[in-house]
Amino acid sequence: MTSTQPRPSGRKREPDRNLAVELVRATEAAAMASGRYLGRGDKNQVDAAAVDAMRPVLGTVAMRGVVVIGEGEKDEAPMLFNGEQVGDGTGPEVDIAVDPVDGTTLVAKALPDGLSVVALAERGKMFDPGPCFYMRKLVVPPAAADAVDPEAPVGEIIAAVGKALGRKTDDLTVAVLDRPRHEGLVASIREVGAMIKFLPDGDVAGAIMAASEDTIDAGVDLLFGIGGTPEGVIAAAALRCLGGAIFGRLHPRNDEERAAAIEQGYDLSRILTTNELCGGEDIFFAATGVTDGALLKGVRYGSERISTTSLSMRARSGTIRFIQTFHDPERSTLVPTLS
Ligand code: VTB
Repeated sequence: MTSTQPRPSGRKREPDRNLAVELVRATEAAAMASGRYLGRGDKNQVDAAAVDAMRPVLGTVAMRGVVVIGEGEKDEAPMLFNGEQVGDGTGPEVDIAVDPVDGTTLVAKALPDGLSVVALAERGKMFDPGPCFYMRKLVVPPAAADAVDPEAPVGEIIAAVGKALGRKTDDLTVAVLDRPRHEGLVASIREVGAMIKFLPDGDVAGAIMAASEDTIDAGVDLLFGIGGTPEGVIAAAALRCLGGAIFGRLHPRNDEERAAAIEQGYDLSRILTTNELCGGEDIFFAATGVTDGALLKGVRYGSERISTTSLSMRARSGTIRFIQTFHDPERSTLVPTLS
């Protein structure tokens, strides 16, 4: 008996380029630059440092990218704004989602799971959030992806996930952003006996944790709640690589936003699936830890080297890599010079 699986016939198996490995350099650079502002209390400094460091590295990646999820409209964001063209101008045409730091406040306050994140998909395959700031989200692990009805009451969904995982409801942990708007949700989760991991910010990390039972094992089994729509799209890209599912429903903040969304053709009653949020097969995802967390270790500034820990994933091959890198501040162009 050999442990090597026979190669399935007729399937293309030539090695090709994995852009997720190159993208890690961009998230590493952003993490090393923004991590310098750990605990300084200024989230804008954290964000600016990350954007400044990430932008030039993305410019070296062999892609013709358009930023779909970025730092906002051009008028406010000088770099990585929505619609900006990024990449070296060769290679595939792609949509790019950047979150130079998901959880800038986490870094400013030295709280866990601040991440630098980039995701790529084929051109036109990422959902455009338009004016929709918030989305109601449910994220479940691979074993439960086909077992839940996203429209069912919270307690039933938790029970269905438990059944799919072969675990008792009392033994499950649900990630929820710690916000007053989640008071009712929290009560429903407690009613069925499940535990809650409150996230101060950063529901991209929460979604990855929820979807990665057998790989990352961060002690989270599902995620519920209202968070950013852009973060929902980025989470969908990660889930296309990891397995698991996100179900999202747009959640306007007020009547004005509701009217604008309807006017632009968004259906606010529809449940958006993982594939609708991030479609196609060529999806690449990279994240680097800025602060220490359950998902990734944060940046360490040593005497000789700066070390980073990253996650690099690709949907087509299903490969998940953890990459620990030691950067020489004297020689590496990814390390920003201290001003
Ligand atoms: C979410 C979450 C982000 O902000 O978008 C949240 O995904 C927005 O919710 O990681 P609030 O307006 O309640 O803060 C973050 O936590 C940080 O950008």
